[in-house]
Formats: sequence, C-alpha cells, structure tokens
Amino acid sequence: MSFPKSFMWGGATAANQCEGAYNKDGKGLSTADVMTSSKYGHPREVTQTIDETKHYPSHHGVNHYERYEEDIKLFAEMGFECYRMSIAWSRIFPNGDDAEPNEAGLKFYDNIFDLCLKYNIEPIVTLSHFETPLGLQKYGSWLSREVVDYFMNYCETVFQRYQGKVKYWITFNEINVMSTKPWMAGGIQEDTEQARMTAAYHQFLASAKAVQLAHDMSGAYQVGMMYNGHIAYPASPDPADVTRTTQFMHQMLFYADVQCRGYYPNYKIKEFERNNITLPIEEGDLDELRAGTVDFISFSYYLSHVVGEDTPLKFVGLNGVKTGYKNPTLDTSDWGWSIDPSGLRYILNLLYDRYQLPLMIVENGLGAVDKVEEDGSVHDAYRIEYLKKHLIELEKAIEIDGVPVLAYAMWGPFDIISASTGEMKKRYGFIYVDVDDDGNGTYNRYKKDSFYWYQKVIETNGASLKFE
Ligand code: BGP
Repeated sequence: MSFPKSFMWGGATAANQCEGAYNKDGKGLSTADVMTSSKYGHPREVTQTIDETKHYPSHHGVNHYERYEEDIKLFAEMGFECYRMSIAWSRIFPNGDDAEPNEAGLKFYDNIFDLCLKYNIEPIVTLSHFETPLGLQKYGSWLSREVVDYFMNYCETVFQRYQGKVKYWITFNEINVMSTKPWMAGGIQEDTEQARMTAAYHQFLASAKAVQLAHDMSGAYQVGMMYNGHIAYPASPDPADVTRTTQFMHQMLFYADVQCRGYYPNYKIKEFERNNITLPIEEGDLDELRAGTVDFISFSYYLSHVVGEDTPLKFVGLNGVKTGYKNPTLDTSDWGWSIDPSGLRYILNLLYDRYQLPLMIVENGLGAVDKVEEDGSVHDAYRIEYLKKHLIELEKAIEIDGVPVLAYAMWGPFDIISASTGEMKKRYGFIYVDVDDDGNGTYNRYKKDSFYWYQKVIETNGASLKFE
C-alpha cells in the first residue's frame, strides 16, 4: 500500500448535525433548526418556525458544542491528520444580515481550530453545510442576490479571523444537492427548476467571489468546491441507456463544471433554452465566475446509481437519489444505499480526467444500526469491511491511475444526526454516542472496534489494509 507521505487521514462532520446548542451564546436559527426528524422514506418536515410539539434533532445534535474537547482528543488518539468540519453561519451572524459578528461564535471556532492545531490536525472548513441563517428568509434566501453580499460579509469575517489557523476552505457542501433538496442546500422551498437554478447561480457567484477574496487575503488559502459524488451506470449495454446515463450525470456534473471551469457547459445552456430557464446574470458576473474557479475538488461518495428506461432524468424520489433500478451486482445498506467500493475509484478517475484538479474525499462511510454490548464495546465489523474495501480502491486510484488525492475524511467519525432523515440510529462513527432518535441518552462516547482499526490504518499510512 502506498499512500503519499503528505496524505491526510481524518474525518468529517457538519455543525448542524453535531453541535447542538442551537440557540446558545447568541446563535441564531438556521434553516436546519426548523427541520424535524423523520425516518427512511419520509422527508423531514420544514416548519419555518419552531413548533414545540415537534422534534428538531439539530437542537441537541450530539452536544459537540460542550464536548468538542473530548471529541477532538479522540480524533488525536486515532491519529487524525485532518478534520473537515463546518462553521454554523448563524453562530457568527445570528440573523445573517447583522452589522457585527457574534464574538462568542467566533471564539467557539477559535477553540476548535486551536485544539486541532495542538494535535497537528489540519482543519478543512466548510462555510455552508446545509444551513443558511433563517433570518435571510425575508430576502428569499439564495433566490436573492442580496444574500450573496451577506455571505461575502461572513466570508470576510472568518477569512480574517482564522488566518494562520485554517488553510483549506470549502464553500458549499454538496452544491449539487440544490437539485434534490433545495431547502437543505439553499433554504428555498419553491419547488421549481427556475428557483433551483436561480439559487444555484447565486451560490456559484458567491463561491467564485469567495475564492477570489480568500486568495486576496492570504497566499496560504486554498478553496475547494464540494460535490455530492453521484455516479451512474447504464442499466444495460443498450446505447440508449448509455445516453440516458450521460444525461443523468449532466444534471449533477454541471455544478462541478461551473465551479471548476468557470462557465456553464453547453448542454446546460441548451437545456435552459428548451425549458425557458433564465439566469439573473448582471454585468461582470461571468467574469467573476471565470476568475473564481476552485483550487481543489472535494466530494462525498456513498453509493452508485443505475440508469435505464424508467429513470427520471431529474433526481426525484426517496432522498432525491432513487433511480428505480437496483444494481443486481451490489449489496445495499440498511438504508437502501448501494455499496460500491470500486465506484470510488471510478469517480476519482472521472473527476480527475474531467478537471485535472487535486481531489479530497471529504465524506465516505456506512450508516448502520450498532449494538452496544454490556461492557460498552461495539463490534462493527460491517463498517470496517465497508471502509476497508473503499480504501483499497482509493489506493488503486492513487497508485495505479495516478489520481492526486490530498485527503480522506471519513464521514461522521463520532455518531451524528443523519442529514437525510434526522435519525440518530443511522450511525457512521468510529465512536458511539449514547443518544437515541428522540435525543434521550447520556451523550457519552464509546470506542467501537472500527476506532482501533482506523487508528492502525493511519499509523501505517494505509499499509495495514494489506495485511489484515
Ligand atoms: C451527505 C451530507 C452529510 C451527511 C451524509 C450522510 O449528503 O453532506 O451532511 O449527512 O450525506 O447522509 P445521511 O446523514 O443522510 O446518512
């Protein structure tokens, strides 16, 4: 096994899924704070204001806000070299449009970064991970151009504050989720293609401006895009299925095209013309997009799709990812996600062939139900198996295909709230957190078997994968 010496091993979380303390120390409400919990197959409800009779998992998360020292210490014990996390924008600007930032919010992330640096863990920081201050609803959230300015204000504040502590920034988590879950991605509930494309346009613009601002402010700053790593295979060798697969992939890849190349691809422009979609382009915008292409691509990878005659070319259905075809060659997780390790090698090649930018895997993992034994141990061989197979494919992409990969951050190193369902029982962690779907529990942390396994992987820079 030969991972580069500089390769960073670590894990990834999102503020609204782990911090809790949703209204503490001056934090304002975000779009995530009005999403109820649900279960697989049922969408989370968006209530706009807090309804006391409902359960909102972001309100407690896994109490990382209070327990961050313990959590980061456990990362250090595993040997983490990077930690991809997000800043809750509404901790910094409680309403999104405040004149002054909230010092307590800024301080909280100072504490996190200082601790990471103490343990030689490189922070990789997402500016917007599925949450927008709820106060920006009055402008129409990302449908409005004004929100671009408020986002820039937020970026300027954190780029300034965390100079010397943070090097890697990610603008929008899984920006292509705008097409499937626009409330999560952009705080918009208007379910039209025009609305989704307007909001995405504003995020592209905001991201391009953020890239330029970061570069102006520090020569050390690297800014990446974040792509929800959808890949799809044709359901059959019928060339018509191959064409459908290309069209299906275009629905997602166009987001990366814009952020990596700096302009909208022809296939998208043609589609907009056919469907009468217009973009709110103002003078100078197209130059901004070109000048603000990203330095690296980060992406999540969990599963692959199969595309055939009955596949809607718009992502619709359960969690926005159901294609209607089960891949007969693959197993699925308890939540119906196909398990496809070689798909990781495939997407690494796809993205590198297409953009020639360095890559970071900033999410990958298995959501599963865990059982805690009486002695507090958790025997999660299934998780180890999943991760191991993916890491072997990652190594092939690096070693055989020559894809430059900077980091691997496994999703949810301690158990956190599921983004798609709000459940707690869909667990990804190396570290078990004692809390249930309703938020009850001690919130104590326990090491699973996978904790020791990952520790070994990192210690040997991947060599242990070969000998197991
Ligand atoms: C990605 C999100 C994450 C995360 C992950 C796992 O789409 O960026 O926030 O939650 O998926 O999904 P889930 O939590 O629904 O299992």
